[in-house]
Amino acid sequence: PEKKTLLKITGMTCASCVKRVEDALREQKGVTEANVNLANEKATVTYDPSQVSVENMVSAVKDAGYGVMVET
Ligand code: 9UX
Repeated sequence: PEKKTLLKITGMTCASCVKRVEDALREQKGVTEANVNLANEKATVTYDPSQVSVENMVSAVKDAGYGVMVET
């Protein structure tokens, strides 16, 4: 079954930043949905925990150049 996680993203200042973070998350195998809100700096991610972990997502966001904390 799929799970959802909520991440706090820091360092985004424009719509292209949002796209970069969404792309970094969506590139992860096992991520089925990723949506980033610039105003509240939250990312909601739906994923298959048998294929990808929250730690994988954190690494991907950091590699894209942004800060990230796990909220739930
Ligand atoms: Mo626009 Mo977001 O240059 O870093 S992509 S501010």
